[in-house]
Amino acid sequence: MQKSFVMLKPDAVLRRLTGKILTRFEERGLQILAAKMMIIPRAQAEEHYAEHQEKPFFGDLVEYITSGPVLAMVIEGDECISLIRKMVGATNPQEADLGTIRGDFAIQTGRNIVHASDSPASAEREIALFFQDDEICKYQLPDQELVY
Ligand code: RTP
Ligand code: MG
Repeated sequence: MQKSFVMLKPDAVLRRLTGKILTRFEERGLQILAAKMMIIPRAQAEEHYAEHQEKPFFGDLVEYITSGPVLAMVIEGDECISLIRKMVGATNPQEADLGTIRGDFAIQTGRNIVHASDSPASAEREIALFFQDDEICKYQLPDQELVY
């Protein structure tokens, strides 16, 4: 089992798309272990996107991600890091396939409504940046053996 850090960005929350997006993860068979609505402090946003610090879009990216509430989550499932990236779609929604979250709900790279960890190392780092261990709920779903 893998854990991924997934975050519904401010545009997803403000456009009232959180329920629809969560449904996709749940219907796929993934399990939500933690979820919290928060406005990310600037320093935390800068740390989250530290790999992009030198990019020309870094300032706009931090402005965007701190501009309103996000729904930060830990999601678990077999090989779920790459699976969720597939469900999310390409960074530029214009290039994202239909059927992906960005391909169905977004138009611009700068408003691409969802973040998902891109590797096991990123997932571990991002989960630790947003959640304490005791905020991550471990439980077995009764339908687990129907999914696996
Ligand atoms: P994310 O980290 O948010 O899940 O997105 P990603 O992996 O698909 O894309 P990444 O390369 O990590 O970029 C992080 C976020 O920065 C914004 N961005 N803007 N203007 C641009 O060229 C540009 N490129 C990236 C996007 O909001 C992207 O999600
Ligand atoms: Mg990324």
